[in-house]
Amino acid sequence: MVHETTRIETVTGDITQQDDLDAVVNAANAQLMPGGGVAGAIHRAAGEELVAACRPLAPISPGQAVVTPAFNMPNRWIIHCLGPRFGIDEPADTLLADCYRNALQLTAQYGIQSVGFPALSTGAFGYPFRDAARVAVQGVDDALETLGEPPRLVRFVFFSEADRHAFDDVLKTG
Ligand code: AR6
Repeated sequence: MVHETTRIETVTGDITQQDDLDAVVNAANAQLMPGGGVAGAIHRAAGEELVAACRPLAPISPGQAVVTPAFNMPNRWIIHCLGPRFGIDEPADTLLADCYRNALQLTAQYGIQSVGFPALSTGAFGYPFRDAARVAVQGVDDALETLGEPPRLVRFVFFSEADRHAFDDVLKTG
């Protein structure tokens, strides 16, 4: 999918190993602390300094996004998003779209040209994958429309080939 000025791509891989991106997005918890899944992997890769940088920014609420340096990770910035817990934080679709919109808003603010997203809320937070994919695609699309200086590249990073295929399908057919 190609936006007017932004390339949107999908890859299978690990969000902590996207060396060519200015920023990656963390599927954070409200306290911005290490956890399982993406948050655990990002904290392990970034190192102890990330905990210290996160502490004064927490807690965040569902839909919110905040930025820290990426420390030992290969990127410059980490954008931490708190996705909705499916069936608990409502309205889930609006809150999930807010994550993508607020994250992209921060890319414009920080001059971030390339950013990688994991599939927010689709792991521990239980959001059905296809529904989350539809919200992600629409949320990114809407946000890019409104940004004065959108990033050059938005990459969706999936752990499994199956997730990537499902997402590609949504990108094509909506
Ligand atoms: N790279 C790319 N994708 C990954 C990786 C990785 N290294 N690890 C997992 N995924 P999750 P959430 C996929 O649970 O649902 C944490 O414990 C995974 O397959 O990381 O937003 C936090 O502390 C899934 O599709 O995020 C929070 O409490 C997607 O990334 C809570 O989980 C998101 O899975 C956040 O839950």
